[in-house]
Amino acid sequence: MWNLWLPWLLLSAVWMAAASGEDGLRPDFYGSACPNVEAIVRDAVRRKLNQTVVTVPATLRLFFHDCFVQGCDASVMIASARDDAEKDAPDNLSLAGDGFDTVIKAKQAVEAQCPGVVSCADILAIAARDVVVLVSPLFSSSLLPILGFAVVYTCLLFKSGGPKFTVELGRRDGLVSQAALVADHLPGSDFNLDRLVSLFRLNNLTASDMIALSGAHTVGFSHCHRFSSRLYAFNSTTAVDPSLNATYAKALMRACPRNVDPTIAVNMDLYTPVTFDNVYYRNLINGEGLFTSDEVLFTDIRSRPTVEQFAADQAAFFGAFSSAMLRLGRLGVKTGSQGEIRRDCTAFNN
Ligand code: HEM
Ligand SMILES: *[C@@H]1O[C@H](CO)[C@@H](O)[C@H](O)[C@H]1NC(C)=O
Ligand SMILES: *[C@@H]1O[C@H](CO)[C@@H](O)[C@H](O)[C@H]1NC(C)=O
Ligand SMILES: *[C@@H]1O[C@H](CO)[C@@H](O)[C@H](O)[C@H]1NC(C)=O
Ligand SMILES: *[C@@H]1O[C@H](CO)[C@@H](O)[C@H](O)[C@H]1NC(C)=O
Ligand SMILES: CC(=O)N[C@H]1CO[C@H](CO)[C@@H](O)[C@@H]1O
Repeated sequence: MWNLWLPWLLLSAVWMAAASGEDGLRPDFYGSACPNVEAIVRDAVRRKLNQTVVTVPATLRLFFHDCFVQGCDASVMIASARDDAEKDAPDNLSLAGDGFDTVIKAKQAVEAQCPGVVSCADILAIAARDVVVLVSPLFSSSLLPILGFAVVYTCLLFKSGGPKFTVELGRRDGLVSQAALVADHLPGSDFNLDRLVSLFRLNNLTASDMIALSGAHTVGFSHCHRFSSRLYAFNSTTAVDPSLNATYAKALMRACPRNVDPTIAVNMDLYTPVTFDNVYYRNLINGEGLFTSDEVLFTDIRSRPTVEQFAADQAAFFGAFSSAMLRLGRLGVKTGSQGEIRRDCTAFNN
């Protein structure tokens, strides 16, 4: 694998070197104030990952939700006594607690060595990169396979994680976190291509960035209600979404019967749910994308060529994912004297 995506790494490194400085972010921002910050965060992430593999999807999704609402400023981390902060919005209620816990633990480790200098927003950005790099089926066994499909363990065991990429730093933590600001800023699982493309474009991300970032659904879970209309209520004459693979639809109905316990969740990548790979795109080609917003990337002929490319070429996916994460990480950032460096990621300093 490494030899395959090495050229992409080099390419994106060159591109990043040329691009950094924009927004005031740069990879060596803490070079003198906290030179070991990346190693400290990586160790904390590794320890958390050793406790639960849910750390991976939870942290990655937390970063996405943070950046799309008010920018990458850790506003999603704020806990409000009145339950009206960003994380209390309906869209955020399904954010798994392990993502929050990862950032809190990493922040504690960083504060012990470099008090008061590293923002929670940067720690979340580093942790979101690290979970992609560190994810390994070795951390998982009990989770496979949720839907009862056979998985070739021996093959998985020797596979490493996802792409390694450089993270730009220098973000400051935001001073605003409101549940009311979340609505309309996050995509819905029922979105069609036009809605996906226009929401990502508002966030300075291209259609191909959007397709690459959707590949994050190669890990993690979804609750049944996010896709149950595809199984039971597609339209007034047809119950099952015709773009769903029939075998997959039956398996999903077994896992998610009508009126299922709302806490039940299924793997989003049927075959390799704890490996960061391009199987997500192969699933789309087979009609095995879980959400309307996933499957539409294949059924819409405008995005299909990119799906086919990523399905055939994991290096291409890794390269596109890395550069899209870089651009995601630049959204609405506060730098210089804006915002603050939070002491406790879940509370404003004052
Ligand atoms: C393209 C539009 C997207 C839509 C419509 C979407 C929607 C969703 C939904 C509905 C869930 C399931 C939540 C639940 O029921 O628990 C989910 C999970 C997830 N999403 Fe997305 N998402 C999108 C893009 C992204 C992006 C850009 C990322 C990160 C780069 C991402 C990362 C994840 C991860 C890792 C999970 C699993 C969470 C877990 O297991 O805790 N998603 N997404
Ligand atoms: C997690 O840590 C424990 C104790 O240090 C160790 O025995 C175990 O092998 C680790 N598990 C993984 C999956 O790394
Ligand atoms: C429901 O969807 C099916 C399959 O796409 C289609 O043939 C049918 O015309 C749709 N019915 C209505 C009422 O839209
Ligand atoms: C449905 O999924 C099975 C198993 O992956 C696959 O062999 C088959 O080709 C898929 N059917 C369609 C229509 O894509
Ligand atoms: C998108 O880019 C424009 C131009 O650089 C910038 O003004 C705007 O703030 C960016 N949007 C976000 C959400 O970062
Ligand atoms: C209803 C619900 O799931 N609430 C959760 C919202 O997110 C926080 C932080 O992870 C959880 O503690 C809540 O249980």
